[in-house]
Amino acid sequence: MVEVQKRVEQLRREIREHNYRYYVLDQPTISDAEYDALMRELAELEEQYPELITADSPTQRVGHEPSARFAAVQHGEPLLSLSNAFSFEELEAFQERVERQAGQPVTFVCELKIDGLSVSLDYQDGVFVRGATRGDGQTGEDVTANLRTVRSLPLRLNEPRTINVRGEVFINREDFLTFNEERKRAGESVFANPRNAAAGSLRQLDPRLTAQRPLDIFLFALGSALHGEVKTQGEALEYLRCLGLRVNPHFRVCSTFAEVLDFIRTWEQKRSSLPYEIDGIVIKVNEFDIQSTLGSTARSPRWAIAYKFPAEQVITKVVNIAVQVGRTGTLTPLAELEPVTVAGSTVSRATLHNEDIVGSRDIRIGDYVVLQKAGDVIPEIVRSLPERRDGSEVVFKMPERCPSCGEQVVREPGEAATRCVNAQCPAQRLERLIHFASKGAMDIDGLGPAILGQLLAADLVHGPADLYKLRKEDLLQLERIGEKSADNLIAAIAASKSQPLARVLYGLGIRYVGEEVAREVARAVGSLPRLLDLGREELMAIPLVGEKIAQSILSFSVNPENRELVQELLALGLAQEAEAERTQEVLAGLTFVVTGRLEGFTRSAIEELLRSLGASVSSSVSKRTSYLVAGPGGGSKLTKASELGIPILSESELLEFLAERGVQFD
Ligand code: 3BD
Repeated sequence: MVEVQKRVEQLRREIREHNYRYYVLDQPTISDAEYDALMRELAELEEQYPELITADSPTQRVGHEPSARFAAVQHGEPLLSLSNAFSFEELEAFQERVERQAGQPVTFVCELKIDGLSVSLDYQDGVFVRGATRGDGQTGEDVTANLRTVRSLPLRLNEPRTINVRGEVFINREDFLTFNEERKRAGESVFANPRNAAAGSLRQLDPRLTAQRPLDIFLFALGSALHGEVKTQGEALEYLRCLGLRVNPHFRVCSTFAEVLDFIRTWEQKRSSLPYEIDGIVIKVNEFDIQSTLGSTARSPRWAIAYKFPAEQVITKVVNIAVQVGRTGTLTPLAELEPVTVAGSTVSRATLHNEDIVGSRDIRIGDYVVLQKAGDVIPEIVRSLPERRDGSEVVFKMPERCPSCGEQVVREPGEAATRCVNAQCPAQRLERLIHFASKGAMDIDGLGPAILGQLLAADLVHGPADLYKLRKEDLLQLERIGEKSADNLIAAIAASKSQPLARVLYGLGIRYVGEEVAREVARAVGSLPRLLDLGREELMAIPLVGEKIAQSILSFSVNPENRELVQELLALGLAQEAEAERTQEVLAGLTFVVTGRLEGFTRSAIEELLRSLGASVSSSVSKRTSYLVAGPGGGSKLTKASELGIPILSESELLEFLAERGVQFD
């Protein structure tokens, strides 16, 4: 037995050593097969002698059952934010302020700012005992079980220290691409960028799933407990490395500010050669005693600043500028581009918003242009490159006639938008039908742009009411519609008749009447015909409805065609019942956001349920969100919510939450 114990301990030591060489140093000294053999031997011994298993054994990286929700963790010392600088002037102001307040010369440490998500790790007597997300800086979430699966995170330090360290969990660009490819092949949703993938992976409820994600970590801060022995940030980084923790090798201690600026310029150039994404450089005062002299504001230390790199920009060519006609007749110029990759995805189109923007940025067909992603999401053309013109470029002119119906377009003085005001315009008709059938409106399954386009072209449908008169024979005339899909479509259209008034109202596509306004209006009017009788004052008495919206509703309801449409829809049996009076307002005052895939409900069904209980439902997470309801695959909203410290409920927890408040389900 003593022999076995010795062997087990030796195996663990060897495996830890190899983990360190492989994951931290990137210099393995044995083959994968040899490593596997060591792991297997250890696992077999542990299986035979379970009393020898310890929590920090390398076999125990995935050992926990999925937790229902992450427990809240109160951070010992709050995790501060970083103030940002976007220019060298702001950096110089930072340096001057620091040196003035310190009253002595200061050295700085520059670190790459890894674009991942922050975590805090606790080691007790050298053993990894707890890991938490940053949360709101005060309270994070206990993701210990998930962090244990991160191969480059040692479960045991080289010294039996009790310390807190902080770092950034991330995914390599290449691992991210492979991982996303696999997801795509498996028919799963893909992540927009490595950061979201890392955040989603770390917040998996089942650590066995996290274990399959290529997560990695760099540590950048040592809790203040050791500041007696370690005197500077430079030493702290060295010390973290000595403990066996992974530290990004590209940091520099700078004795002059010129070196700081030089470091920034160098890495701004070299950033694309790194295997992971960085979004800037963090500059920290090196000396811990000067750090404490400078102190912190409520949010961030005065001794550190993040220099944020400008958004990644690429050059591509405008092949054409097309004009799209929207639901309300607005003409939008759309640049068709030679496809390029920028900030992690391929872009082949970018909206140019309106005529004035095309003009002021002087963007011509055939131009080379600078493209970036605004907020790293929406592709945006920043400017053209006139020096690369060869004379063949064509200046864009907004057409005088609608590209769809050929009618004269108008541009009101003082407005940026050019509009087609022909209500019969086929493009507008199509867009209106697409909107009517869409998820947030009547939610008619299977009735998308392609089929609606065919129905219009075949003269089978002109407006929303015609959808309800379609027969199976009509649908069978269309391309690629068989018996079965025809039946399904007819059934889906019929089923949509029972959608609540708010959805019908939203589906009508009245300008400025979005989902939320439609719900307020529905609640106020109670029935569709009554909407047509309301005057300006009555409309403006409805919550959320101001001058502009009231005007828009009025111009809708004075139009004879629209009045006829409303009557027709009523006759067809739509929007019959007034909204049921609210009996339960148990969620009044709370705001929910729903994300990810749910099991027992569709997302919109959950949202409707929450609203019927008096809650507001929003599509984006903000400070005002009370709860995030999250199913699997709820990437960026989960991150945002955990960053803001907003409580997160799984589907089953939501049901429990409602049950506790007396909500009954049939
Ligand atoms: C990095 C704070 C201090 C310890 C506060 C100086 C804000 C994200 O590589 N140092 C780094 C990195 C991040 C850091 C600090 N050093 N804070 C650092 C950091 N090398 N990314 N951050 N953070 C981490 C944050 N995260 C989410 C929401 C708000 N703030």
